[in-house]
Amino acid sequence: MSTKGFIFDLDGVIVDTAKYHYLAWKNLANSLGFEFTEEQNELFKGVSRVRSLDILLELGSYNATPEQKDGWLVQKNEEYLSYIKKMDASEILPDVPRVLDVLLQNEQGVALGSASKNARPILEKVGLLMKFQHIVDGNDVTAAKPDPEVFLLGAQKLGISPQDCIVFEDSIAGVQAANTAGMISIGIGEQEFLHEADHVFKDFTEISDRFLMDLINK
Ligand code: B16
Ligand code: MG
Repeated sequence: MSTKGFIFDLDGVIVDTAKYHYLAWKNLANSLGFEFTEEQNELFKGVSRVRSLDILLELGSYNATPEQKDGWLVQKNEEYLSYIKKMDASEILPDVPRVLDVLLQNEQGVALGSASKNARPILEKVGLLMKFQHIVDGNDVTAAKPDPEVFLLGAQKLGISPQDCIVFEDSIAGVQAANTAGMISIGIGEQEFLHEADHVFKDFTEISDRFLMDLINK
């Protein structure tokens, strides 16, 4: 059996924190006097906090000073953290623990590759932190997805070459980042959006142990 590196995105793959990001961005938009829809929130998936605020202000045609922006970034994150504080294992997306356990029982490399600066507290809250040998998150990278930096750093930390790594991602930018890194990309979500991925599954319940073993033995 060979050792492969399996790198998981966080938001939309392990937990659905997009709904909490949405609430916090929506409240900020409303306090500035404009609406923010769930459809618009799709644009924020996999995008950094700073870039998300810029997109929000563009959507509301709102001009702001750098000082105002800094204040809103803190305000948004504080509200987001208040939702995170209440998270527990019931928020782990279906069959994520099974997939992690199959990989770990087969002595595979397992890392996180997320744009979020809150990745560690979230994994801790849902009880999955110990399952990851390495965490690469928004605190470790300078270039955002679709730049492959986050996944290349994950591979480097695992000590596994990029072509032996497999990435699970729910965002188009993340799938593109994995592809650019020369890794196998597995889209979690809709085929319609994630067609650039090597494989697409609606969620982990569709990923069999057999499929994982085939990836390991490739
Ligand atoms: P934070 P992922 C991303 O997580 C989210 O998809 C994106 O909506 C968010 O803006 C970004 O993290 C930054 O999050 O404000 O917690 O640093 O999908 O890359 O795991
Ligand atoms: Mg994501």
